[in-house]
Amino acid sequence: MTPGDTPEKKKKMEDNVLAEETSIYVHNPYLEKMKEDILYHFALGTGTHDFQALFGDIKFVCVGGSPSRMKTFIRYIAEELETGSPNCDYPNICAGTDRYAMYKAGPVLSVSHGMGIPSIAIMLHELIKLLHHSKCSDVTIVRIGTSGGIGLAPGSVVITKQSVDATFKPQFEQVVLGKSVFRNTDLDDKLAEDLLKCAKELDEFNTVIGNTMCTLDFYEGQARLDGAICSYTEEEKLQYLQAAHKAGVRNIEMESSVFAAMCNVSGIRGAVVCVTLLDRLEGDQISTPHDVLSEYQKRPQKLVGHLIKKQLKKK
Ligand code: R2B
Ligand code: URA
Repeated sequence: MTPGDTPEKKKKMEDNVLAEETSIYVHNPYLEKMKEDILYHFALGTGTHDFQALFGDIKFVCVGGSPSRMKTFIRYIAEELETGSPNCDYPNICAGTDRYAMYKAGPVLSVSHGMGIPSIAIMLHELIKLLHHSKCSDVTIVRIGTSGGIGLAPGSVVITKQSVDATFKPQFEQVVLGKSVFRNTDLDDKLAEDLLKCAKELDEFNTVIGNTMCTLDFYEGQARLDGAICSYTEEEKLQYLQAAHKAGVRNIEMESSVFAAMCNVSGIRGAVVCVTLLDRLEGDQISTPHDVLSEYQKRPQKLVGHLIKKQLKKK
């Protein structure tokens, strides 16, 4: 800025700086040099799709394991935000592939990520590039999902403070060029507190902030006794889960660590909100009736829906 600049010019320049600061950062100098970027697992590309026109208005992205749950979520959020006419259909934007499904309603994008760290990591690489190419700014990403609780009544919702590994350390190990790189897995404190406030306003189900253990497996990796392989006793299992509880772990799932790490590296505000389907101190099998489970699965959606509605009203 120079001394002769008009107040309008100064404001515009400040706005540009702000947009730069809040835009999506890609930690890869090679991307700028590419003439075209093909997001293979989304069946979308910068040479074939106008990303800015399609996605430029996105402010919230919700990601979750199953394609059908993410379609249910987009219908729910569209109704809450009144973005479309009743009975409006929400086509799968990634219809050219069956790897992931993607739906959009107004400023909200809903994307499935499958199960486990490798599956969500591939999706997040392409999602972060999509948001970058679309010149999106001020974006919040929330993973909504299911988990096993520790010492909580089934149906409780856990908002993750830190994602920890199977040794309870708050880190994600990525092997790069054959060497281990450890990345931070803290989630955004302010966003977690805002979500807890929303839960209090809704007052419909027990919600806590706690640590989430992210594992590489559902069975042995989560100390279950009901997998095809079990190399420990019931007593050892319970000792391990009690130790996890002592370390602040309130639930166990399979994607939060790489989600947190990638949000941190890319400077994106992120949260993980998972419902607990059972208390792992009481058992391993998920035997709750289907209708009860499907009501539980709506809880993270309701909570995040409430947050999005509130935050959009402020803008
Ligand atoms: C929660 O549930 C799935 C396993 O059933 C996994 O994707 C996770 O994180
Ligand atoms: N998802 C998990 O990863 N673990 C559970 O126990 C339940 C759902």
